Amino acid sequence: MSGKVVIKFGGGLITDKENMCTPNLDVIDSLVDVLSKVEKQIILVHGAGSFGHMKAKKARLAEGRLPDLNQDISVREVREDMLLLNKYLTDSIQRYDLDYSTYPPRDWAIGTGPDFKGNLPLSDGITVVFGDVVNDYEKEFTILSGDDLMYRYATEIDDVDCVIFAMGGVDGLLKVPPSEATENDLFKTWSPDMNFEGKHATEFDVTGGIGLKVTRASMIAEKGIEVWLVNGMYPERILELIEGKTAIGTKIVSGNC
Ligand code: IP8
Repeated sequence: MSGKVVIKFGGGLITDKENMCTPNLDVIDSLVDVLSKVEKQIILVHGAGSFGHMKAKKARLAEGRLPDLNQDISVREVREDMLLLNKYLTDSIQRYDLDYSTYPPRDWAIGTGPDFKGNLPLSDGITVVFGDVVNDYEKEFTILSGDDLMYRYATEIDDVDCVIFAMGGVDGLLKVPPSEATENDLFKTWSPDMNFEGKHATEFDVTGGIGLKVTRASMIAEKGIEVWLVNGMYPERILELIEGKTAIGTKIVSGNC
């Protein structure tokens, strides 16, 4: 088995973002079906979607401990909800009889952003990690996004030859708002000196939405690693990319290219 794939299943892809703690089970199965066909070592990161962002936003967990706010119940609930979402994924992985280990970041990561502390766990089977409520030296706790995990895995482990952010509802980065976009409005390649029209979803997303994804993807591309943003509702596109072909989606290239 040569080469490693680092892939994120975005929260907006694997959950129904409008309804609290609702998984998209058919989508999860279709994505795991793709993983079952991959002959490379896989690092799977998943986002939180409606299992994390709504409660985390209400209790302002990304800001850490705040006076006059009882956040303990929310810290506990979001952690439990994330384990539940993780279980929907790993149940599917088990149904496909794939080897895997899950490493909840609360157990090994401290802090947030690309420089969070902690040694990245790695398994011989599929390594599964996810955006989580983690401890923080200054703020007591905070939210670590799966996008930061993507950056660290993609750039710190050896032999990564493909990095994919699989999203829900969009084919990649668009030149116009998603509701107005035709297929001609998709950037086939994008570098940080170009603008894009991203629905940031601040009303929902506590970690930075598409903006954070694109920032971390650019940082990975800067190290010379191939990075793609694709629509995970078409899982065959993921397989095409892993097999070294091109697919409908946006390839992020470094600003230096
Ligand atoms: O969806 C956020 O992770 P992301 C994690 O990957 C929580 O940004 C708990 C909101």
